[in-house]
Parts: sequence; structure tokens; C-alpha cells
Amino acid sequence: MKKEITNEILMEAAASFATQGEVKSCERYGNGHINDTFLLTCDRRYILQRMNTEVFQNPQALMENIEGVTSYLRQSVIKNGGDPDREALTLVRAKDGKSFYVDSQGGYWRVYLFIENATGYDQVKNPDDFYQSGCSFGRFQGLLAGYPADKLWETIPDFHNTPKRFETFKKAVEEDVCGRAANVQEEIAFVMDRAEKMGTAQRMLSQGELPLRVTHNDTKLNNILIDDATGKGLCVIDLDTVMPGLSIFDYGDSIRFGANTAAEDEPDASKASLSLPLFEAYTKGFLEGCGKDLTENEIRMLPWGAYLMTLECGTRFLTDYLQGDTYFHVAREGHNLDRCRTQFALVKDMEKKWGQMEDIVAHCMKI
Ligand code: ADP
Ligand code: GN1
Ligand code: MG
Repeated sequence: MKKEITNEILMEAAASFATQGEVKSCERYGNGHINDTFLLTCDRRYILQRMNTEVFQNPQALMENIEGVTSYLRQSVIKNGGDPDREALTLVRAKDGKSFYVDSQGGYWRVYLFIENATGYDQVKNPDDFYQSGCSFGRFQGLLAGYPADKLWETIPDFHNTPKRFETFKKAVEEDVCGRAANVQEEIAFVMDRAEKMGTAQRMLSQGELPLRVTHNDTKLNNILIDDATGKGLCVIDLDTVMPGLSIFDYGDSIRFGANTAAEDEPDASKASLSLPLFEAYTKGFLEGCGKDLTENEIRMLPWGAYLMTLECGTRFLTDYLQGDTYFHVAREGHNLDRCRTQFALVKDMEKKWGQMEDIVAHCMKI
């Protein structure tokens, strides 16, 4: 069980890093589902995070990855003449020189410089922002191609192994620890009906038809900061899941979150659908960012990336609902079930719009 964060622990953690000046305030920040994130104000602002060690069971390995990836990205930004403190995450060391601090209850903490005058959006407000995020995640994909995969720990094994996610789901249905399965028969059947499809990308990977690359693996819109002044994608954040994966999943997870006409946790799932203009905007940006580096199979399979990420994520939300909401942060009863329903509504709509999705990808590839 995750330990509660008392004010004493928060202050202990905040005071343990080599920040500039005294701690003035520290409050919860952002809408991430995994880590505990705080805005820490001293003479300048910082992001203070307690890492979720139930999700990331080897926090030292996680931080080795983050140190390696952030310094690699920093060098790339410098090489391209950019501002490394705004276009890459910058770790602030603990007073003992380590990149993390372990509190007196065993919690793992880290600090980043806060990137000012930039926003991580929870919903697309303007199609150009989404196009910009496609360009940035596409370029990020291209950049990571130069990062040595053998230097990366797998922070969550089988993270996007959809058939394994399906097996975990089936076990959760059988065990039904909270007695919730009876209420969600329709959602359970929805997953069961698509069991065969869930293995599509994994099969292609194991047959060498899709390459394993270094990928971000969690490319939702609020994991990129958009510059308030220029409206351009500024910095890709939330690097905890950078590890070998499929490019179509980086593309697909962005579509899942950003091209949905409803918020991920909209209680009225009938509002969820695939916005084709947003699908097109992102596809254009992503392909501009890294299209030249992708294989023909990867490009052809982009709609599958979107479909499988949505189906997988909905299945994960349903699994967590069945298991008693232990993985994703929840703010209300039925929160994970609402999230699951918006994902499944989006899956259904993608099934209807499949031909249009394929046409848009083909069209964006030509221009
Ligand atoms: P989680 O894994 O829980 O999603 P994130 O690392 O994505 O945690 O952080 C949560 C939120 O905090 C982000 O969506 C973003 O709004 C904000 N955030 C994280 N890092 C920074 C940063 N360096 N500068 C400004 N905002 C940040
Ligand atoms: C989590 O950490 P965050 O909130 O950016 C999750 C993703 C899900 C997403 C659904 C490590 O992302 O895999 O797609 O929620 N991250 C992890 O919103 O499990
Ligand atoms: Mg995040």
C-alpha cells in the first residue's frame, strides 16, 4: 500500500535537494495518474515528485534511465542551439549528490527544474497544438533512435504487451476480488470479443515485421509542454517509461488521448468519438517529425497503433476497477469505470471509421 504523504514527510523531502533558497511553498500539481507531483517554490520553482514504487519497483534503475535520457536530450538540445533548461528536463540533485532522495519512510523522491511559461494540456483546445505535439513526439522518436537501448532498464516489464494485459484482465475477472464483475458484464464481453485482435502488433513484432525501437511509451498530451508564447511543442516530459517499444504505440497513445472528443474520464461515454480532423492533425505532425525513419509496415500499421492503445488502456482501466482501484489515481467512485467506457466508445468509433483512418495516413504520407 502507498504511504500517505504527511506535511512532515513533504517538508523533509523538499529540504533534501540542492534547490536555490528556502522552501516557500509546496502544493500538489498536475493531473498525472501515477506519481505524486508537487510544485515546490523556493527562489525559483521546481517539480518535486514522489515516484510510485508500486508501479516502478526498481526506483534506482528508473533513476539511472532518467539520468541517462535527460543528459542525452540536453546534449541534443544544445547541439541544435536550443535552451537546454526549457527543452529538456533537468534533474536537481539531492544534497548528498544523488539524483534522488529516500525519505525516512522509504519513499523515493526527485526534483526537476520547473519549466516556466509552458502548459501541459489535458484536452486539445486547438488543432494546431495537437499538430505541434505530433511534430514533437515524432521528433522525439527520431532523437531516441540514437539512444543505446542496452543502456536502458525495462522499468515496467511488458508495459505494452497487449496479450499479457489481456491475460491479467482475465485473471482479474476470475478472481473478482471486489465483487464488481457482475456490474460490468457488457464491458467484459467487449474485451473478450476483441481478444484475437489484441495480439496483432505483438505477433508482427515477434515475426520481425515491426522493429523494436527506443520509445516513450506514454505519449499523452499532458506529457508534453507547449510553449505559451510560441504555441510550439517545447519539452517532452514524464520519461519514466522510456524503454524499448513500438513506434506505432507512441503514435497511438497520443491519438487515444488527444483525438477523443471527450475527456478520458468523461462520465457520459456517448460523448466519446474519434475526431478525424484531430486524427489528421496529429498524423501529419508525427509523420513530419519521424516519417522518413519509419518502415512501410510501421506507417501502414499506425491506425492499429491507435486502436490497440485505446483497447489496451480501456482494458487496463477495467482491470484496475475490478482489482479495487489500486494502480491509477482515482478521485471518485467509478472513476476507472468511466475511463474504461470512454476508451471502449472510442474503440467502437474507430472500428466505424477504419477506412477513413487508413486514407488519412496514406494521404499524410504523400504530402
Ligand atoms: P505522472 O507520471 O504522474 O503523469 P508527470 O511526470 O507527467 O507525472 O508530471 C505530472 C504533471 O506535472 C505533468 O502533466 C505536468 O503538467 C507537470 N510537470 C511535470 N514535470 C514538469 C516540469 N519539469 N515543468 C513543468 N511542469 C511539469
Ligand atoms: C498513466 O503517468 P501518466 O498519468 O502520464 C499510465 C499510462 C496510461 C495513462 C492513462 C506508467 O500515465 O500508461 O496510458 O495513465 N502510466 C503508467 O491516462 O502506467
Ligand atoms: Mg504524466
